[in-house]
Amino acid sequence: MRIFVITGAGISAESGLGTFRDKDGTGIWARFDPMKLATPEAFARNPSEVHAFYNARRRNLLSAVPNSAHFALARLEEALAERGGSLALVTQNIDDLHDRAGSKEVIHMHGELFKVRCVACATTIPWREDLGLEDQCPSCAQIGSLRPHVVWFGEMPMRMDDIYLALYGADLFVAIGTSGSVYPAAGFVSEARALGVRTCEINLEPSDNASHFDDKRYGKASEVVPAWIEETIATM
Ligand code: BJW
Repeated sequence: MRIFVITGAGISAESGLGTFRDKDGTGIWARFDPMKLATPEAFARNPSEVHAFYNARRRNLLSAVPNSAHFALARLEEALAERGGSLALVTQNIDDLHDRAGSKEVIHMHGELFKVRCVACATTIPWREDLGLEDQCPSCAQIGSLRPHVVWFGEMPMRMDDIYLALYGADLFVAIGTSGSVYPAAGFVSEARALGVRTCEINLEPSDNASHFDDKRYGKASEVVPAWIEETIATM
């Protein structure tokens, strides 16, 4: 069995990382304007403000730990591999909680908070501290050329070829903790459906794409994901 899983901010919510668009109005984009913080134009206009936003989130991530949903997905990857199947785990999250929970192959389509990239020489560098305009690229020595290694609105998400390859080969499509409002990720479920692949949504509440899912399970990711995975492994 080949399972394709796309995760979003909801899977990391119980690890203390904020989501972007919760219906109760507490999401990150209810407090901060994405057009001022998450576009290449915003970074060109006011890099210090964008650095401050990502520095705060980087500090928050340093003290966060994976929850039972992240661990269960690592277990699913192992169980599928033991039975000759595979898990394609694609995340929109820039945190590293899947990696820390033990998932071996994670596609970070919106980038990684613990990496920065040099706009002068394109080198990607591991980075866990605050980032500022005074910092120097360790590769080309340019000062002020480092940016967060994340995908902003209007930029191309990463590893799209690998994602579509996995999507086209999947037997089951599962979306976990995502509102289904940001493309291209929000469009994956319709593409899976068009291919005749069974689809499952796990979220706190119905997402924008709820009508495209065959199986819908609502509740906290920390409870619903491990239960779904135990059930899936038992039937494999
Ligand atoms: C729980 C829970 C719990 C809570 N348990 N669940 C008009 C139409 C169509 C498209 C466009 C358009 N205008 C512009 C576009 C394109 C644009 C886009 O989609 N905009 C929309 C807003 C309309 N997209 C882009 O620009 C993308 N690039 C692109 O399209 O390139 C061209 C292209 C063409 C063709 C092919 C390929 C590419 C880039 C998008 C970049 C998104 N960047 C961000 C910021 C990243 C860095 C950072 O983190 O700061 O990515 S925005 C933000 O949203 C972040 C997320 O990854 C992304 C998705 O959010 P997610 O994960 O779904 O979180 P939420 O908060 O929305 O949902 C959480 C859910 O969890 C909720 O439903 C809760 O209920 C639930 N939940 N607690 C389970 N405990």
